[in-house]
Amino acid sequence: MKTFYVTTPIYYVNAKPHLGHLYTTILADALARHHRQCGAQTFFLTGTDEHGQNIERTAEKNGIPVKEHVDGVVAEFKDAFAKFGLQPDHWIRTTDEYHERGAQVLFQKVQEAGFIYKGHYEGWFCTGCAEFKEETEPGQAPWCDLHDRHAERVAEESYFFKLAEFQDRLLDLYENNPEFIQPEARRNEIISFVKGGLKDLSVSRVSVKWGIPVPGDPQHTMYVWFDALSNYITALGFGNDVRQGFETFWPVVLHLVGKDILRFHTVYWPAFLMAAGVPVPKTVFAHGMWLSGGRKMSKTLRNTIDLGILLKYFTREQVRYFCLREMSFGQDGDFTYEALIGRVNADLAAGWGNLSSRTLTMIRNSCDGVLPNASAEISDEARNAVEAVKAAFAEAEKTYLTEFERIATGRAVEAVWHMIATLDKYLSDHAPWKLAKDPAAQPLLETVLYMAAEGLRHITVLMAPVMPEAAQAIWQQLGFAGSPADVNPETLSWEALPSGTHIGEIQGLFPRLDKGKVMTDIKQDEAKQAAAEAASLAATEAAPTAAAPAPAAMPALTVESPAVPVVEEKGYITIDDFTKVELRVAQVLEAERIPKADKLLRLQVDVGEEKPRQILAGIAMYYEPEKLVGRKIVVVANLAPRKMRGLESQGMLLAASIGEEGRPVLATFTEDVPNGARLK
Ligand code: ME8
Repeated sequence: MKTFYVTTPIYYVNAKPHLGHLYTTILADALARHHRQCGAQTFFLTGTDEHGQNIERTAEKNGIPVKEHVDGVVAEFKDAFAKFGLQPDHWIRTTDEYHERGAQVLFQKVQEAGFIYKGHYEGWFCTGCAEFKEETEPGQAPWCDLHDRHAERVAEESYFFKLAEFQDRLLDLYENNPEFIQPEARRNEIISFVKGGLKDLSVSRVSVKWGIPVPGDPQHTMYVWFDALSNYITALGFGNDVRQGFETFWPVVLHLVGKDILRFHTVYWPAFLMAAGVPVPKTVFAHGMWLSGGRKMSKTLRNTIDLGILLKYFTREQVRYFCLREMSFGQDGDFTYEALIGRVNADLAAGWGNLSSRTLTMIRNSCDGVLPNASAEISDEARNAVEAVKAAFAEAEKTYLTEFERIATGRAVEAVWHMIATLDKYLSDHAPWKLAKDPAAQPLLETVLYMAAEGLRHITVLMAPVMPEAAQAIWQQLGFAGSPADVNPETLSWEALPSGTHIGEIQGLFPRLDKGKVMTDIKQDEAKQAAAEAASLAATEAAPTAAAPAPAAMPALTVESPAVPVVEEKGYITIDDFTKVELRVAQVLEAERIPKADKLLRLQVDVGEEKPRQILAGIAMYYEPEKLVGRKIVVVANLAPRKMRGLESQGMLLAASIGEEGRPVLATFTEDVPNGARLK
């Protein structure tokens, strides 16, 4: 029997799930359903990555024990995925005992094979990526674009994995197994990365307590990526006897990952496995990233699409359809609600929905609701038209299967929409509503409606992995027993419909959405949510005891967190005091670093005056200058000018001061505001 093992990344539990996590899991769910429908023994694995410094710190910041924190977020992930109807066969947690044991066995095997040694690590680490970063400028903390922050200095005893020894074996793997890294463009990137040379990898930390102890040396915890990657085999019982399936499913696996974590999966992971003498996975497929406002959607950048809002305005299957249809093979895609509404209205309401309700209504009205069969008594011309539809379907079905196999679900679904268009045209050409008025045209009418019903059956079978609930509902409306998911799309053929079958109750499945209204409501919800998040962020991230340390130059006016008792300390001010401060909307026109001043950025801002103003701001450690250009911010416009580093600063920015380090977060607007508008 064929097998199909598909995995998603296991997700970090330092924030709630968002559309990005949902997307990979929807993709895995659809692929698993497709392969199951094609008769394969299928295993779909997802789960959560629960160890590491970032998670330890998030729990600390929230003031709760780490296990309690991770249990809470895991419940949120499981709940969100269940609400979207996703059905993994197993949910692995890296805090599960069997996983911890299995990961230790893998570590031990690598160690026994002589590929791990003890040394001292000194360098940079981004906790967001859980990745060691190379220094770009001597002595300077490297900047992480993905997490919008600098890496941190680490200097400690560490176990190292001899990654450098695997360069040739990895290159051979890529060379001999072109399907190992997909798509092709990503494969080339990894090949050139590995050709550039590999360094040994630090695989343990003594300063991180929340992790799996290194076997035989519990002072050290395992590097979180070693722990996390091993989930793909511990879930199948590797190194433990709690789980099963290793012999059945490994190594013929498809690892679905975002391109952000491809290197871990195609360099570290096969190297760890080779070192331990375990076969390497068959394929790692990197999909593109959902962007929002032009940047990768991520919890760090706070530009994610909220799953609650999605479910409030859309059905889970509409979201699923959009994700599977819209994300082009391996490319990034911009997520907008407008595009989602567009697909719902054009493809679902006017496309599949219209075809099915049209077909079913005609069968109800012209055939007493009984599915007709094709008649032999039709003209050659009519017969040719039937053959043309069948040929177009055969072609599209072939494309569908090929594209699903390539994980190009958008193309596969597109092929189904060719079938819908073909059938729509066939119906318009033959106008069965007119044929129904002519008793002599009865054989042709039955043929046309048979073609519509049987064509709709094909479409419904192919849509079963993409929109399982809608497919099931249309199946029942057609009067069929069982499920379209039980029909193998590889052996679909034009069949006589079971005679005497009565169609079910006709129900519209795909209502049109009112774009204007839905967009207005969503914008309102988003604004409310942003305000609530900002308030809770200020409450949780504020330093509860000490105020933020003053940066060397203090050009940013920071809003103290509510946890600092400003009122008691300083007393009330009058409205007159407040109006003395002239706060205005400004737009950043230019931004650049100032040589030899690590902390300062020089900005040119438009405050709605004749000329732009120059403002020096102590935010260079936290904001990349080019990313500020175009942004609307708030400035204190009537502050006396002052000179810093020989340059005049003609105002001050407004920013919240977050955490003990006093990280500035610029005040901004979610709605459009003119430059120079006064804040009162
Ligand atoms: O990286 N667009 O976890 P993570 C599309 N724990 N997919 C996205 C996305 C976006 N904007 N944002 C996230 C980790 N994803 C590690 C993985 S695996 C052994 C350990 C999806 O919570 C995508 O699949 O940061 C991406 O690779 C993954 O979530 C990262 O999830």
